[in-house]
Amino acid sequence: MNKHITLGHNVLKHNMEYADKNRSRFQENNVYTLNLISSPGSGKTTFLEKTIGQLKDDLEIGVIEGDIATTIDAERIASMNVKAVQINTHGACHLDAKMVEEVLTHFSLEDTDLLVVENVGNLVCPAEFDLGEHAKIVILSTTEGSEKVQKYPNVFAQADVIILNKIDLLPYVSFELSRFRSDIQQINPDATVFEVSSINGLGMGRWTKWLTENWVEHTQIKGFDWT
Ligand SMILES: Nc1nc2c(ncn2[C@@H]2O[C@H](COP(=O)(O)OP(=O)(O)OP(=O)(O)O)[C@@H](O)[C@H]2O)c(=O)[nH]1
Ligand SMILES: [Mg+2]
Repeated sequence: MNKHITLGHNVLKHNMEYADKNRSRFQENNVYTLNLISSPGSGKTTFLEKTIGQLKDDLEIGVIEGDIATTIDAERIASMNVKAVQINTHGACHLDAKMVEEVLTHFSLEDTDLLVVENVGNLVCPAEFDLGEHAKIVILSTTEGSEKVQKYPNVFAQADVIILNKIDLLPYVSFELSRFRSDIQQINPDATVFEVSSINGLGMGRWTKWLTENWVEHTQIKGFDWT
């Protein structure tokens, strides 16, 4: 038992060293970075495709796809003419900062404005591993059930942004919107919440406005000259 705790502590300490290293590289190169987390099938890639569709004329976007197996998601993103690199974890339930560091060589960071990391589909493990990102975006979809915020509080408590996806399906599923809203309010009142459909685009405008504003704020902090 004691050994297990020591190992866990060392793994997270090692991860934090790489996360800090990544963070420095993102800051040096003015790259705003998101860590996209949800359970399998909540719509991370679809949400990302919709986001890219709305922003790719204005921002140079790069994507890191994390999956246990296959290059399916990276191929989906690459088909939009966006640089996408797939990491296969071969069983691991999350990405860690070292995995991300290893693929950064595939990107021209000085030319990248926004880097999105789609984590392995899982609501538990990714919450523990900082990748060096600026914001954690956690997605829940209406087909998963409104009790999930209470059942997986850790990941929702750490989110900077919480997305409720698949709101087009609300008439057909027994998702309790009021419960979702009040649970979020209790667990993470500081989170910014967007209710969207990545299929029909409902609510996506508010999200991309938030993202653009945060990107601007980030680059202004770094002294970006807008004139
Ligand atoms: N109706 C509806 N379906 C959606 C929406 N977003 C995604 N989907 C569907 O949900 C399924 C899973 O979507 P993905 O984007 O592949 O989900 P994911 O979270 O990336 O999945 P993994 O990468 O395997 O974890 C697909 O069939 C999508 O078409 C939405 O807003 N509404
Ligand atoms: Mg995906």
